[in-house]
Amino acid sequence: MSSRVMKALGLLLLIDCLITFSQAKIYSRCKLARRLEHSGMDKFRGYSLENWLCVAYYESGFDTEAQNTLEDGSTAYGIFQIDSRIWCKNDEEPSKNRCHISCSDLLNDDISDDIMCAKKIVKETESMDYWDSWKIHCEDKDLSEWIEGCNDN
Ligand SMILES: [Ca+2]
Repeated sequence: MSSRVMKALGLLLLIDCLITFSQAKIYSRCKLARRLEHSGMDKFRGYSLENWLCVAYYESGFDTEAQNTLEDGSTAYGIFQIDSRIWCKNDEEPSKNRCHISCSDLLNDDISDDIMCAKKIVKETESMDYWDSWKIHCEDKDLSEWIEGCNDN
């Protein structure tokens, strides 16, 4: 094997490792709270930060890699479980792709696109009703515990 090929292989291996390490991330509650707050989620369209933490927890367990098949056959992706029928595009089915993103981009540890799309969903549907788990677990509930202790550090 020539040294050039070896170098190329080494580089590929390194890239592969970097990709592996940068993909998965399960947020801690307060870390996600800070991230969402910095992105202007608190009071976005009238929904407090606590609502966003609550919905992210019940949708994905704060896991950026969460991926689940829905009843209608579409797939939900990432920390906010955004679906491939309307909001993002995968290779398996036609999508309205209203967030103009590839669904797979919603599975890595950079959640800026997840946040952008979640904001768009709330803005366009004028509610957090999109998320069934929000209606069940978060709407009209006392949500203060979701940010408890997060201002200390
Ligand atoms: Ca992403």
